This record gives sequence, structure tokens and C-alpha cells, in this order.
Amino acid sequence: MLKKLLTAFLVLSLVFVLAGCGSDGDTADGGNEAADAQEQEVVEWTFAHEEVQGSVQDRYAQKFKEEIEELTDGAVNVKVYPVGQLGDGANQVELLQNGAIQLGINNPGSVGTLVPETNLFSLHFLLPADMDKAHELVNDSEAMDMLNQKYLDANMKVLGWFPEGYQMWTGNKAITSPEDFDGFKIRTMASPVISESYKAYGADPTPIPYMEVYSSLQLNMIDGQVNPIFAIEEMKFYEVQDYMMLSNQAIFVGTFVANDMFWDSLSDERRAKVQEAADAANDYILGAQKDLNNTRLESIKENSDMEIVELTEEQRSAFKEASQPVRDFYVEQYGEDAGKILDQLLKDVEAIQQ
Ligand code: 6CS
Repeated sequence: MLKKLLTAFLVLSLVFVLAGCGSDGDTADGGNEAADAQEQEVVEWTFAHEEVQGSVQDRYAQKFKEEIEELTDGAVNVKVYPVGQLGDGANQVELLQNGAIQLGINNPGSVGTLVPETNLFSLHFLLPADMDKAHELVNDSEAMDMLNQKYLDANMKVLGWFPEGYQMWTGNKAITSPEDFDGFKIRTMASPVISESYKAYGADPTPIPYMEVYSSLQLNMIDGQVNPIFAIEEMKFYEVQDYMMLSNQAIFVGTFVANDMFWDSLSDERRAKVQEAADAANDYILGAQKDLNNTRLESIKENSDMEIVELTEEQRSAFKEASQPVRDFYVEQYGEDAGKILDQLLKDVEAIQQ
């Protein structure tokens, strides 16, 4: 209830603020005159993401801001809100979907109830292990065209996808086999596919909002959590966990989206610039996230006594085997189209690895 009231309050406040900002609103490109007027009017766009300042999503958002402000000679102003300022990931998705904000980065965990098919990114051992290939695949493949259409059906125009890093487990004990997960309370994002994935290992998945994970670990309400290394460092989970497993069972994928009505309201020229700025942010983030994950791994090694456990290929293959039935669960839960997207993605993964 409190969450609904907060969202309603945020929607109303933003609508008032944006009404005073000259958003691109009604000036759909009916001809050059309207387009020219749109090019000159100074507007402010709100861009929300689900991570803290300095994170992968924040770097992506700041790069997009820099590019679009330059491409439009300052006619577009982008205001970036990190997680917490406009609520949590789920609040931000609601604001974006109903048009209270124009731009946002979300992830399959936060958007999975609106676009159920996107839960396929919560399946383990699915994307290519090679990060460059994973980045290429999520931006250019037949399966992703099918999935992008599902986002459009839910009022979100996808402008880019980007892997943020490999998902790693942290815990109060080492986990090297599915048996080690027996009864282990692992914090996950809220998604039936994520929950099913951990149940398949014998764990007890517990969804908790991102900003409450540190205190839940500190108070021993949970035994561990799962996130990319950069997040484990910036959220300081290493302070309250004894082990980090380099498990690589999945890749955390972010999605840069625009509200579809906002997108449709832009002139063709403006839309091309937005896509150009998004592509620049997308190219930049591949190297940036790799650097960030590498340097933060070094920083964790230097500044904490958390033990780093690198899983062997043999150990990983036991998890891989246990994770396979969750693919059937995904199709049973989300239906025929979800099954078609998964089948196509598996073909696309195979093709890119040739
Ligand atoms: O675990 C989470 O909930 C969050 N993890 C990352 C890396 N980004 C946002 C998300 O909400």
C-alpha cells in the first residue's frame, strides 16, 4: 500500500515538474516545421536507473547524457536519477511505463512482471561465456528482435541492451556444489525464474529490495546474495560476507528503454540522435564494465579478507546440469511466445559461437 502511494505521489510530482519543463509532448513530427520547432525548444528529460552513482548503469546514463546534450547543442537536458531517488527498480519501471519519466535502465528482474518473456535472462548458463559475444548477441539477433517487440507491447521502446558483468555468489560459507546450497538462504531479485533456478540447486531464494541487502546480510537474515563484482564492491557486501564464488552462472543484463509515447512524440531527426547517443553509450559501456569489474575485484582482494573461490569447470558443470529443467519451467510459466524466443535465442547463441 505504502509503495503504491509512493508511486502515485512520484507520478503526480513528476507530471507537474515535466509540465513546466516543455517536454517533447505533442509535437509529433508532422512535417519540417514541427521538427524544426522541436529541435530548438529546450527540454529536460528524466532518466532513472537502478544502481548507485559510479555504477555500470550510472556510467551508461552519464555517457548517454553527455552524447545527447552535445548532439542537440544543449536543446536537450538530461537529469539522471540513481536508485533510491525515484524509488527502487520496480517503482522506476512503473514511472517509465506510465510516462511519468522518459528514459530508464531496468533489468529482467524489475521488468519481468510486465514483460514476462524477458525472464529468460534469469536462466543460468544461457548466454555465451565470452562477454564480447554476449554483448553482440543481446544487441543484434533475431531472438532479441522478438523480445524487443514484447517491450513495445508493454509501452517501452528498447534503445539498447548491455551485459553488466558475470553474476557471482557471495556467502557466509563456500559454495562449490549444488549440495552446498542445501537450505542456504540466498537473496535474489524478485522473479519466479530466479527463484526456480536457486530451488533447483536446493537453496532457499529470498527476494529482498537491492537497498536492503547489506543490512539483511549484516543481521544474518540471509546467508548470501548474487550480483556482479562491481555491485558487490560498491554496495560493500564484501564487508558482511566471508566468501565470494567466481561462479559465472549467468550474465547480468541491463536494458535502456524510453517510454513509447515519448518516443513516438519525437521528430525523426531527434529520434535518430537519441539512438545515436544510445549506441555511443552502448559501445562505451562494454569496455567500461569490464574495467570496473576487474578493478573492483582487485580492490576487494586488497581491502577485505573475503575469500575468493574460483569454481572449476567440473564444479560449474554440476550447476549447469541442475539448472536445465528451469528452461521448461520458463516455457510452462510464460507460454508459446516465450518458448519461441528461448528456442531462437539458443539458435542465435550457437550461431555466434561458431
Ligand atoms: O540485485 C539487484 O537488485 C540489483 N543489481 C544490480 C547490479 N543492478 C540493479 C539491481 O536492482
